[in-house]
This record gives sequence, C-alpha cells and structure tokens, in this order.
Amino acid sequence: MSLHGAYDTNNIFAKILRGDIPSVKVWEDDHVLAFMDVFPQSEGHVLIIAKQSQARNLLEIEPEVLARVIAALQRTAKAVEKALKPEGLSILQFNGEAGGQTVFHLHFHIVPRWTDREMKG
Ligand code: DGP
Repeated sequence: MSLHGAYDTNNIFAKILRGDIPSVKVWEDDHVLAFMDVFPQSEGHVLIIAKQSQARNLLEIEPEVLARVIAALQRTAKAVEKALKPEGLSILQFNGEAGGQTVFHLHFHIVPRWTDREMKG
C-alpha cells in the first residue's frame, strides 16, 4: 500500500464512521471523531479521525480539515491529561504501510505515557 492510491471505503475506520462496527467514542462533532484504540499502547490510547474526508494520509488531507482535526486533537489531549494525569503524551501519526500505517484513513494517536509503566509498541 503506497502513499498514493484510492481510498478504500471498507477500511475499519470508514466502517466505524458508518456505524457498521462499534467503537468507544470519546468525543465527536460534525467533523471529527475521537474514539478508543482497540489495541492500546497504554491506558487511555485515543484515535482522532476526520469524518467527512477520504484522505488516506497526511499528504492527502485538506488543510482546513486538518486544522479541525488538530484542534480536536489538542482538546482531546487536554481531556486525557485531566482524566488520567499521565506524565507525558505521545502524538503519533503514520503514513503508508512502510511508514507504519495499518488503517488507511488518516488518523492521529494520543498515547498517554508514564515513566514507571511498561510501554507496549
Ligand atoms: P496505524 O498503525 O497508525 O494505522 O494504527 C491503526 C490503529 O487502529 C491501531 O493502533 C489499532 C487500531 N485499530 C485497528 N482496528 C481497530 C478497530 O476495529 N477499532 C478500533 N477502535 N481501533 C482499531
């Protein structure tokens, strides 16, 4: 799966957006959805996606949509910090299979970190 190509409307996050498969939603508005990662790297691992964009990666996302996603990312990161009091937060984002991406609908990870807890992944 290269950085270029067609958006697969049957990718997992498209199915979550359609309600075809369940997700644990953290926050949403008309443009953005934040939900729990089903394979968390730490407690409180959240994913942020745009609802109405078929961008597969950062190279494809429209700048105005990206701005909404980033604003939601910051809002959600603040909520995670308030709820879980992590010592750090990793914001992760992968592009293309060779870049570590496995679901080809643009997304950002919020991964809370604690120095005394073992990291997964
Ligand atoms: P990435 O490598 O950035 O493409 O990460 C994709 C993430 O999606 C990975 O951390 C696991 C998560 N994930 C995969 N399948 C599902 C699912 O069905 N539901 C949820 N909530 N997350 C999923």
